[in-house]
Amino acid sequence: MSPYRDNQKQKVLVVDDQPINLKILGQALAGDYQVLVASNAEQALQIAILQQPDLILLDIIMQGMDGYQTCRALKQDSRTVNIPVIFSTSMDSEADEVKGLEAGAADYITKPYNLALVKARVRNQMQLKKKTDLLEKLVSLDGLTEIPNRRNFEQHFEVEWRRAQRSGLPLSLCMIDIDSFKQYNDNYGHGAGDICLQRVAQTLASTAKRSGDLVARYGGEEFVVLLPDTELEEASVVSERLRQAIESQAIEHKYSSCAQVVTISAGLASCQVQIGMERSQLMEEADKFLYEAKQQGRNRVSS
Ligand code: GH3
Ligand code: MG
Ligand code: MG
Ligand code: MG
Repeated sequence: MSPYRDNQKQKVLVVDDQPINLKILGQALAGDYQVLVASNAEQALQIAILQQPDLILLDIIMQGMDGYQTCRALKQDSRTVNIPVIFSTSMDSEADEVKGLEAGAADYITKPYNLALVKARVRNQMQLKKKTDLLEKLVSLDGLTEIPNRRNFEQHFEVEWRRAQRSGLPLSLCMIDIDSFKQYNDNYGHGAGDICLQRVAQTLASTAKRSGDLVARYGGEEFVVLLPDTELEEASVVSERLRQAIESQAIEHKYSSCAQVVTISAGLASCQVQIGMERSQLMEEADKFLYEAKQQGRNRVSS
């Protein structure tokens, strides 16, 4: 399914330590949204991470962690930072409202509930969330192939680089370039070239699908595959599997300099990140090996 379309019901997480409140809000919202419930902060944080709701209705006065603390915890975790929070509380002084908004809440509703108002405020936040999600996709996915774009890759690479530095685990990077793609465009047309790029991207993405692996379109007919916690030997196996996966798509390319079908060349580099190393070094090394793969006749992985 295209990531640009989404017909699923949005999810709302209702957090309250009083079962009656969960029931009232749950019933009011169940028609329009998928409703998840939690009766304390710990449960709420867990569900938020695992279920990725589109909105959280959060009680303020609760046993244990209160709503303000819960909201701050949500805003400090990269996995939940973008989930909007509406405080739901019987505290209705303006000072409380300010405190709630300062804790990172998007809006505020008070008890006893005016359900029409609750629904309207929830709807507003849900509509905004849909737009934010769409924008997020548009800036991070490549428009043609719908796989992560270069910007997304750079962000990921930065995060994984720092993680590898902390953990001491190896990090591998595979740079891929379609062979004789100019010839493909020249002979089959630019439209066919675009379709070919889409097929190559989808094949790469569905072949390197271990969690943590990232396949991105780097630009033109070049792709990058980032393999965290992966040493050279293992990364070679993955890269070779990618090369074979493209070859076995058997996309006709009579004008290729190395085969009768569309193929890729790949350059692979691995490292254990040391203090003072720049991530551009890993890119440069992968790029050097890609050049070598081309020199040696294409349709191969060099490392
Ligand atoms: P090599 O085997 O050495 O990589 O040769 P090549 O022909 O693939 O390399 P070159 O860099 O000369 O050509 C890349 C081609 O990729 C040229 C460019 O028109 C084409 N290309 C880049 N982006 C797109 C795109 O979005 N759509 C299409 N159809 N073609 C593209
Ligand atoms: Mg309460
Ligand atoms: Mg190229
Ligand atoms: Mg090329």
